[in-house]
Amino acid sequence: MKFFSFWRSLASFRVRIALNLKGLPAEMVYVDIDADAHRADAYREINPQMALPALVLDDGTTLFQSLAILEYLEETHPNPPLLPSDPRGRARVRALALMVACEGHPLLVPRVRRYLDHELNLRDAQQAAWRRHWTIETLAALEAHLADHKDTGRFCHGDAPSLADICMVGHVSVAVTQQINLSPYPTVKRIFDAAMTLPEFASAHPLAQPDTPEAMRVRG
Ligand SMILES: N[C@@H](CCC(=O)N[C@@H](CS)C(=O)NCC(=O)O)C(=O)O
Repeated sequence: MKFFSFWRSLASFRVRIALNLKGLPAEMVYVDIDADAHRADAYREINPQMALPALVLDDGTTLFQSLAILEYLEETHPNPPLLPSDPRGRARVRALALMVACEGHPLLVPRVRRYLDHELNLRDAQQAAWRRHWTIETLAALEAHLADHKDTGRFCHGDAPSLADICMVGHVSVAVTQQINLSPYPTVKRIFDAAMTLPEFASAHPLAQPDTPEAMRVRG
């Protein structure tokens, strides 16, 4: 398998975690979004949407959209499971994952930021306020769903990591980058801290990648 990744990409972060948890090796291909490499022909042929990540299987099939890739990995490599065994549990985990992947994250991606900057001419402070607003909105919604819920355990659903944790850690890492105070979201913070003690999560972190700029790289 070939995995097309970018260090800072939260959607890539999700798939890196799942590959680690399931022990699946992939040849990494780094696509530099900051250099617009995702819009160049070479990557556009892989994913015409020009978004990271993409996973190219050994038979040449290209998978795109991180949640679709995660579900594919779950179906083809069920252990360890990243979804609960019961339908209600699966619905809850998927819903928590979608709160990040389909609601919070899309408002923060480079093409949206570029539009705010180039087309709407928003100043840096306004763009930062946009990012902060939507990051906090998602944090608050996650906390409201997780705190005091009977199914919340060491992780978002029970005591083993699931797709919900995989999506949530990326959102929290963005909040950390924005220096957002996490104390109003104690359950989210506790679960983030628990997840990041796992090597499968820590080694997938944006700041721990081979393509992370040297000045920002954290080594485990
Ligand atoms: N919903 C997509 C998001 C894909 C996406 O927007 N990826 C970002 C990086 S996290 C990207 O490649 N952005 C390029 C751009 O916005 O121009 C997924 O989960 O895979």
